[in-house]
Amino acid sequence: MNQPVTTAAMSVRPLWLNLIGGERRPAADGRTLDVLCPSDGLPFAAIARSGAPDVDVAVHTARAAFDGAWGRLTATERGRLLVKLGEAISARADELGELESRDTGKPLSQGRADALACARYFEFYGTAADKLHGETIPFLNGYTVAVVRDPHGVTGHIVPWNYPMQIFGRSVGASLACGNACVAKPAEDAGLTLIRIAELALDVGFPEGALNVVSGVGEEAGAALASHPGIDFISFTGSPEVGALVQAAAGRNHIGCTLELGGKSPQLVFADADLEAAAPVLVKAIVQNGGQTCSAGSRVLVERRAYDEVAGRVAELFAGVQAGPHDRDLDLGPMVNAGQKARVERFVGAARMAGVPVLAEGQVVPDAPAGGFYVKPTLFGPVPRANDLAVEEVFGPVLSLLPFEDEADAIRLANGTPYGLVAGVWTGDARRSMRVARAMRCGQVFVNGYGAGGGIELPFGGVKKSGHGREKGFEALYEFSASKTIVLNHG
Ligand code: TXE
Repeated sequence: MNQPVTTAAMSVRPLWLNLIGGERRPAADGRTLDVLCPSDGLPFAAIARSGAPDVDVAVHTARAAFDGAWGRLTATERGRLLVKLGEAISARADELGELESRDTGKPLSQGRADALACARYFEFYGTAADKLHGETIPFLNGYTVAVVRDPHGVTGHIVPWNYPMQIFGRSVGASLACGNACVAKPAEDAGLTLIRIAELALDVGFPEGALNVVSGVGEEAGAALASHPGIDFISFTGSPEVGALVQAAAGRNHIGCTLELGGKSPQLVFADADLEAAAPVLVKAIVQNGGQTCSAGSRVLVERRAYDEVAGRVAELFAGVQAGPHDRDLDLGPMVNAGQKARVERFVGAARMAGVPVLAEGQVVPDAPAGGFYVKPTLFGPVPRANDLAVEEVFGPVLSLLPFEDEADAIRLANGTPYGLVAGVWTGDARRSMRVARAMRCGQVFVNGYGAGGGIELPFGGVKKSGHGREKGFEALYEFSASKTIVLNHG
């Protein structure tokens, strides 16, 4: 896989080639892209900078696998391969975790946890592959109606850089389980683990072409994949702006898509909640992965009479948060790239300029390499409701506290952004917990907890600007397959 590459400015480093039809292939025009480690800003690898011709080969190769060896497997045989792939990933959790960590900047333990979560997706979907039952429908006398589920054919997967392995596992795992052949386009900033996992798939016996990985930048390889007439469905996780482009491309080809586009997820804390239990979870929900998490709990909405206590508890914990290089395994690493660092600093700078009070700051360890993309975790509160911090996705370790007056006000405030991905409700009142959970306009609600257990088994996705469609859990299998109704007249 790894070929040495040199450019004028850089020393030798491995070039990670595309994996198409079981072959390692450079971009047709030979272009490459440097991959930087966010902890020091230095290149440590390179990837193929693929273009439309490379995507075209991958899509045709996937089609051949779908029409050939891969498509001929039974659901049970497919499932076994997926489980074996999960086991292979799990057995290499240290290696894959370290690679993911170096590539994204996330702390080592998070990288390893992501590898294990990815393995679990393949296990979950592998064991589900032969349980995607159809149904029969009572109909006219003399008829039997069967509804069966068919794979779409070739599915495209555009993966972001924040959780490459997890997002790859959840969408490619579900799609392969349904019998589709896949073409994945990792993010240019971080996607080496996906190439490694596609190699492992070959090692455990996947037919060539069932799973293809084509690296490159979004506007080139990503756009070529989204608009390719040979794909039958596309799964996209990323920004709302690019999501709209992907949906438009899918529309031109009359195919379906799932879009997962991030959020501004609220955590509603009522005064009757266990505040001591809530505080560390509120902090973790924004610090994890440096806040570069679609479901980050970036807004904490607090009932006014508990505001001072919650602000005090959260501020105390927040002040102890430490950012540093991935291999130090602190609370968070650097941002993924210079653009993301600048984005976070822009939000923080604008809020400070607007006079939004800073309640606490975490620290960047003093010996963090100067070229790394570090930002200081910052806690703001009370944040005015119209301030950008209260409505816009920052995608960084920036937490906003906002007071609310009563339940109705809390619900209005929670639903008052363009996003709708996840919400958290903290209360000691069981009736209220269900009332508020039902009132949230989003795809997932946690009560007295947040983001528990990775959520592999739980349907996940958004409403409004957070996108549509569901990945994770069994529900993803309905996205990556289509029902076919067979009406048999035997009268
Ligand atoms: O996302 P992009 P970026 C949000 C988050 C972040 C912002 C920008 O707020 O700050 O988006 O991040 C591919 N056609 N999220 O710029 O550009 C790209 O190569 C087809 C939330 O990194 O949307 C990558 O593989 N594909 C989010 C993927 O899209 C294109 C995770 C995401 O990149 C393309 C990431 C194009 N024209 C960012 N342009 C989440 N939901 O978790 C880019 N891509």
